[in-house]
Amino acid sequence: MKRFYLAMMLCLMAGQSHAGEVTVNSAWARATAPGQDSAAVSMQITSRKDANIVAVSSPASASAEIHSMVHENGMMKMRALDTLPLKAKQEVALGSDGNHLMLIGLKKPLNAGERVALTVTVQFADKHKEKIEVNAEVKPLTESHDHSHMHH
Ligand SMILES: [Cu+2]
Repeated sequence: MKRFYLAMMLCLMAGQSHAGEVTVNSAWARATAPGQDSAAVSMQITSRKDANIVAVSSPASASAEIHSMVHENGMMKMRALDTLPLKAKQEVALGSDGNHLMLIGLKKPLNAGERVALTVTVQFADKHKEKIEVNAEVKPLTESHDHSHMHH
């Protein structure tokens, strides 16, 4: 019986300490061009503990995947990753380091000024999962691809 109480307390404590382990910053996507049915989403993710992103989803698209860019025979190819590791307290910049989050099968075009809702599921070493709700800002398509001139 004692053991039962202890287990229950551990669960409660674990639940508390896991709340908000993961922070997502500056999530955004570019507005889609006509006919485009997938879109990359950029964001910065930091976990306070070692974890893995195990799933992504969005009501805006049929599916969502984490992609990594790989060079193959001089060509850039995208490969879907099942999981993406998050090292404790190390920021992972999806969208600028070759890995990105991709919405596939968009239900409608993304227009500048709108927001795209996403759910990122992260799993910690102890198998506990945390779902992070993200609202990515849709930026105009015309915004420069060139990172060398940033205005802010
Ligand atoms: Cu991709």
